[in-house]
Amino acid sequence: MPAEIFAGKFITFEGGEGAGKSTQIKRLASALENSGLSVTSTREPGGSPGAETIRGLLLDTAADWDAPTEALLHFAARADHFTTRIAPALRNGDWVICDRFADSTRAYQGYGLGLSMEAIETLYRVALGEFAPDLTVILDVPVEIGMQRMNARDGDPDRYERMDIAFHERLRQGFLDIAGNNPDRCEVIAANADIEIVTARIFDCVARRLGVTLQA
Ligand code: T5A
Repeated sequence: MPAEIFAGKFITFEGGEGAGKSTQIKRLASALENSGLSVTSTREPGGSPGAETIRGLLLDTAADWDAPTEALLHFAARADHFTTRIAPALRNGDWVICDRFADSTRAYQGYGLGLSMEAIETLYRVALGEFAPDLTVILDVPVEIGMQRMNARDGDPDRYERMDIAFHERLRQGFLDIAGNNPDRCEVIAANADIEIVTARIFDCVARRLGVTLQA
């Protein structure tokens, strides 16, 4: 079945740990609202009541899921999030900004944990059919910089933040490969710079790719 054409736009932010996604999503959401657009900001795993329940299972440091189980849980959460929150907002004409989406499953469960892309793409089609983001912004930082940013924050690390450096290097390469394979959808932004500089790069990307005038 062909993908539904929505009135709104769907922008996803991706990257490894400490890339600065949450920081930059707040700034982009505010600029889009200042330009007169209706914005929904959301995140994965989570974003809807059912998906937030599954998030608790996924990030629990006591859990020891294998890669297929993790991918199934991420796509179960994503299917609920898409049906109950993302699609209704897009039908309403909102610009929906999502902190992580399916590229995180490709990077973390695929490149990171070794699940095949064939398995991941099968789950994608079951959960989302032909739906895809209008734009994916991939924030790229060296692994050690991302880890330093995470370590400087309060709170205990979750399951993924506890993985070793080699895992995080595979993620970084995974996101770069995904961008290289999907140039029409993805743009890599160098995010190892002052917050203001990264914001300017993202605003330029969104304006150029989606034809919107942004007011900071
Ligand atoms: N996951 C998720 C999967 O394995 N598969 C999947 O399919 C999906 C969807 C989610 C975890 O789940 C995994 C990936 C994740 O490990 P989460 O708690 O939602 O975990 O965390 P993350 O998505 O990783 O997001 P974080 O909030 O941890 O990091 P952000 O949003 O990238 O970074 P942010 O903005 O919070 O910034 C981190 C720190 O750096 C500072 C900020 O002030 C903050 O202190 N900072 C900067 N410092 C210097 N210069 C800059 N330019 C900075 N930008 C931000």
